[in-house]
Amino acid sequence: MPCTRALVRPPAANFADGLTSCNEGVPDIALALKQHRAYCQALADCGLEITTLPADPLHPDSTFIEDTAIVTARGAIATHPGAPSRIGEVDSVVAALRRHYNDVAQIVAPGTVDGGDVCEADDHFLIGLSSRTNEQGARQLAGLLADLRSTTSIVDIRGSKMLLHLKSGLAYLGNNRLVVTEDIPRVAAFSRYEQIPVRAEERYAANCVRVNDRVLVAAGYPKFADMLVAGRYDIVPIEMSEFRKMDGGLSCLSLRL
Ligand code: CIR
Repeated sequence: MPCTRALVRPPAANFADGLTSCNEGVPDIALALKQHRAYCQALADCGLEITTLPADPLHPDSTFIEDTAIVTARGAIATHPGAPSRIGEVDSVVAALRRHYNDVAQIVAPGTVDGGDVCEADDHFLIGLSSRTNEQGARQLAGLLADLRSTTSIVDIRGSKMLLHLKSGLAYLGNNRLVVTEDIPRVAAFSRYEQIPVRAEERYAANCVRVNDRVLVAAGYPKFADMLVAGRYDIVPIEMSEFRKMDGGLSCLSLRL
């Protein structure tokens, strides 16, 4: 589906106070803001209209806006994030989504879902079970997506310690092609896709985003970039160093409608 719009939220001054398991150092907020601006420009260059929500210092992880909702052509679903410190991010995103959707469904406790665990591959959704998305949340989400006439499969990544979310190691490029790292368990649903493998040392690059005719990829992963170029993709490398320090991938910086 072509997208026309993206919702983003720049990092707040206290971005470095967010959650992370990465030991690559403290992010530089000035550089993070510069990288965020370049990311938004890349989305705009893909033809998207950008809606920028105000930075939210009460929620230092709120720049990772994708975790708060699942947006589809047929409806939107607000998540209930798995990290307690992130639950308060949802309401302001729902308010923004109501301008584009008549109704926004909601995952409720004890279910938890992070949008980073949900990969849309046309009408089929792969839902990761992770340290953030639990079984009740996945079940609720599957039901809400069924209401939107979409099918779902579960991918349990709880044994893959290197992955925070399903999309930390998986992306859908369209045309039945799935980008997938070695750490992701191969579930039966994958058999319908052509799989583009990503080596463990370039794992971070797997979280790429197809936006209309282009693919946004994290800069600095040459083998993966070469593979996409060989596949005739028009790639846009994006500097992500400061978001990577906070466990954030490229997809999580926007909701694309
Ligand atoms: C967190 O731990 O929740 C944030 N520091 C990073 C979330 C990244 N989200 C994503 O990749 N979907």
